[in-house]
Parts: sequence; structure tokens; C-alpha cells
Amino acid sequence: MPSANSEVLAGDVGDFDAVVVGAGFAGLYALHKLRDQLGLSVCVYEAGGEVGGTWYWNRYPGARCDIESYCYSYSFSDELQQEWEWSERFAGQPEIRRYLNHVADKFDLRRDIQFDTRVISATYHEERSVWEVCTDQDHRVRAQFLVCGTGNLSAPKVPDFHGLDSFAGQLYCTSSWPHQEVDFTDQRVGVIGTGSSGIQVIPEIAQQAAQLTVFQRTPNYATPLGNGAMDPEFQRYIKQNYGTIRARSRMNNTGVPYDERVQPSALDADPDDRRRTYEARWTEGGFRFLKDAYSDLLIDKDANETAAAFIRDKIRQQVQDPKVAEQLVPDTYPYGTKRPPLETNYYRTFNRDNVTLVDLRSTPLLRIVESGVETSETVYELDSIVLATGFDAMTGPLLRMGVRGRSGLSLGRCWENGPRTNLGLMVDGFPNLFVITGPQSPSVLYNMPLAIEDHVDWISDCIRYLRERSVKTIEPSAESVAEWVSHTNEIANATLMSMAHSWYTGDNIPGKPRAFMVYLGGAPRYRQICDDIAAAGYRGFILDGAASAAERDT
Ligand code: N01
Repeated sequence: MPSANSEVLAGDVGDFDAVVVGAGFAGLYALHKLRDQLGLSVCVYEAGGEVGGTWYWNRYPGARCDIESYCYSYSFSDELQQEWEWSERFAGQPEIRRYLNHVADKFDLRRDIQFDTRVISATYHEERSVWEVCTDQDHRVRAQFLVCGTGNLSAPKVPDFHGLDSFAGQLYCTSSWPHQEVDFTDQRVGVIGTGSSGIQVIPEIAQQAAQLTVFQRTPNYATPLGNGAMDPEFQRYIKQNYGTIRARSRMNNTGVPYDERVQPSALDADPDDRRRTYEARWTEGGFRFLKDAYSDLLIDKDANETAAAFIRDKIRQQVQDPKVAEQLVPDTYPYGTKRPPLETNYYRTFNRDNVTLVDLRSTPLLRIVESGVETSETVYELDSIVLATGFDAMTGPLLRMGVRGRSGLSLGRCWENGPRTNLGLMVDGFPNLFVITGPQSPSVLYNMPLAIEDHVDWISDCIRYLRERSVKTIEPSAESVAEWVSHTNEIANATLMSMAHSWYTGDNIPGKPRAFMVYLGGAPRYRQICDDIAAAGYRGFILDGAASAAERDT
């Protein structure tokens, strides 16, 4: 069996059963599953210098997960679950990287991963039913299956600030933070962007910099993370009950084992009871405030407003200067319709003497100049600028990879009006191309490691099915894709989720077609649909150029 490291040298052409792109949570598990359980020859390409994916690149101070670590981790190996000890309730980026390195060692994954190697094109050759994959290191390999573990938030948004190149100080991006420690002591620092990344990095930089200026365009509804050291007693309890915890997590839309105490409607609740419920979830931290209180918060605008008003009051209570507090209060979109950040000391950071908030809605950012940031009001002189301006989410990583399917059709052309998939897993006209947590699957609104495991397991079962029947290709029918797109949109339109301008809809990228890119029917229901389709002989899919057996029989 060829090995990615030993046999595919620059310029060579190698043949594999599968090429996997990415060595984050998704690519690592895909390699393990396809190589070690299915017996395929697998080559993995990873643009970073080590495993980790998003946790390799986003190493800015304060970066940490916001789903509890005992949930935000693999479930496929109980041995792994039992041996790994999390030190905090929500692990920081260095600990998550240590965990993924441990996984790579334990399952001997590195030998099939080419690091520092970016895939620059993937072309389907119809006559041979193979994918040819080229990299920026001059590799050219062929494989029957192309599995994309490219992540949903891995293509940084490059903001089109006029004059960005003219800045004489240091420029940093949270999404590609330097490997060596950055020291902001005695510096005047500006942070642009107040999404999850900005909200994590701002309190950290404020503790070091002489002066921190935060440039905010849209305020966010951030609720407390509630981090702390992992209680050894709780860790023991988890390990003893991991099977049940994972089963409960998989039956929960967010992929966490929250109690089944969520009440149907915030509007039906007595106002005092509702306030107590919000207060309790606020104190518990994590996603409990959004996901474990009332089930109509993302469906009914009035219900949503009860939660939004509660958060606004909390912001006002935390920020001493009423003018600054009002600038931090969101009021132009419903709570949860932009991805809600979870915070540690974020709002209180604005009480510090060395922190200034600049409201870009009232004083727009005009340009970056040599000495700093110019708004309609003044020039802010800065030594360093930190861009926390987000990602070309969901579709960006795939579209930047130069994918071409049948008849040379580019994925970009195919998705020119927004992503079109069946199940978020496959695209018509792109046979044997699998996307892990692709657009129109639950992905980012579920617990990512579990979402990844669900998809990799489905892909692996599918490949096994094809191989057992000597079927060379699978792709969704155009009809099944049309149905899935319309089903996904129908569910999204029944919610409030499209009401904000966010990366969920592509609005954060100028010129990107607007489409809600996440399946909102819930992971348990979604998993059942995927399982039913597989059990029906891949209903809605075309096998070797013909409708699946199930479809022919009906
Ligand atoms: O990016 P974002 P992010 N001028 O798009 C502003 C995950 N994540 O990297 O809202 C001025 O949310 C933009 O303003 P606006 C998580 O899923 C998880 O912070 O467009 N400002 C916004 O404030 C998250 O949702 C964790 O008006 C500009 C910010 O930049 C996702 O990654 C931690 C601008 C971008 O916010 C993305 O988060 C970090 C411009 N031209 C990230 N362009 C965890 O905790 C953009 N902005 C697990």
C-alpha cells in the first residue's frame, strides 16, 4: 500500500483509493476510518505544518472551544475517551492541539499526511472515473474517492480595507496567528471585529497593551462561557458514564447532553419564572442560555425578544459607562441569528482605563493609513492592528480548492447561486466527492466532532457498499439535490435565522450569493434521514451512472 510520506514525492503521480484534504478533526478521523477500518490506501494533504485544522491556525490569545470539552472531542474510541484528561471545562487552543496530536500518535496517522501542502486543484476524469489532485508542492495523485475535511471556518475573509498595505505597524489576523508569542506590552493596539474571535482576544490583549482600541461594526449578544478547572469528581463521573452521555448528546440538536428541561415557549412562561430560568442558564454558562431554556427562541420573534432584552440588561449592568454600554447593546437583529459568542470578561474589559470602543456605525472606518485606522471622525494611531474579521464560511474552503467535476464544470460555477448538495455530503456532477460537514448539513449548529463522526461513518459505509458491489461511482441525482436544497431552505425560512447579516447566510462576504447554509432540522432527524437513505440502497443517488437499485425498484 503506498504511503503519502514515503512514496509520493514532489512531481510524482501516485494512485490511492482515497485522497483526504485536511488534518483537523475531520481529516484525522477520515484517515483512521478509511485506512484502518476499511483497508483503503489513503493520502492526506494538510496546508498547516501539523495536525489541528482550525486549532492549528487560530492560536490567538484566548482561543478556546465553547462546547464543553468532554463533549467537544471524539467518541469513536472509548480507550481514547478514558485515557484523555481535560484540565478545563472549555479547553484552550493549546490543550485541544495537544489532544489532536495525541490522537495522531495513538492511531499512527502522521505517516499518511503531507503537511505544509495545499491542494490547488482537484479534477474529475470521467473516462477513468478518478480524481486527480494537485498541490502547491507539485504533487499529482489520483484517487477513486476525494474526501474533503476542509472545515467550515478555514478560509479567512480578507477585508477590503482601503490602504491596508500602507500600515507601517504590525498586522495580525486571529485566523492565522504567529507561532511565536506576540508581546503587546507598551503598544497601542487596534482590534477590528467583535465576533467570537474578537470577543475572545480582546480581554487578553487589554491586559497587556498600553492602549487597546476596539473597532466594532455590529454589537453581539455574548453570554458567559462559565469556564473553570475541570472537577476531578465530574471527570470520573463522565468516564464512568460516557456511553450514556454520548447517546444523549446524539439525541440533542446541539450535540450536548443537556437535560431535557427545555420548555416549549418563552411566551407562555410567567415573567418571574422566565427571568429565573434565564438567570439560571446565564450562570450555568455554555450554550445553555440559548439551547436549554425555551424552544421557540429561534422561531418566534417575541419569544426571542424576551431573551434579547435579558442579555441587553446584563450588558448594561456590566459596563460602567452608560454611553459605551449602549454601543455594546445589540438591537438590530434577533438573538442567536448571528452565531452567539460566549465570553469571559469581555464586557467588563470596557471598564478598563486603557480600552476604548469605537462604534463604526456612527463613525465608519474609511481606510487604514500608515499610522493606524482612519474613521470618519479621526485617525487612531496604532502600533499593531489585529483583524478578527471572520471567514468565507462553509463554501469558501471548497471553492478555493479548484474543484472540477464532470465535463470540467467548476464547483464555483455549480454553486454560483449558493451551495447545492444532497445532505450536505455530495454534489451532483461531482462523483465520489464527499464533503465532511458540508453546507446544508447540521455542521456548525451541532457539536462539530460528533457531526464529523456521523459524516465520516456514513461516507465509510457508503464506500464499503460500493466496493462490495464493485460499483465505481456514486453521485446524487439532480432531483435529489433540488429536493434537499428546497427542504433546507423551507426549514430555515420557518425560523428567524436568516434575519441577521452573518456568515450563516454568506452576507459577510461582499458579492457572495445569499443562502442559509446550515440544515436546521436538527441532527437527530438529519441522522435518521441519512441512515434511511443508505438503508434504501442510497435512494436519490446514481450508482455507476444509473439510478440506485432502490430507485429502479420503485
Ligand atoms: O468572525 P465573525 P469570527 N469592517 O464573522 C467584523 C467560530 N469561532 O472569526 O458583524 C468592520 O463572527 C464583523 O462585523 P459585522 C464561531 O462559529 C468559534 O469572530 O459584519 N468590521 C464582525 O464583528 C464564529 O461564529 C470560537 O458588522 C468588519 C467580525 O468582524 C466563527 O468562528 C472562537 C468588517 C467578524 O466576526 C467566526 O467568528 C472563534 C469590515 N469590513 C470563532 N468585516 C469558539 O469559541 C468584518 N467585520 C469555539
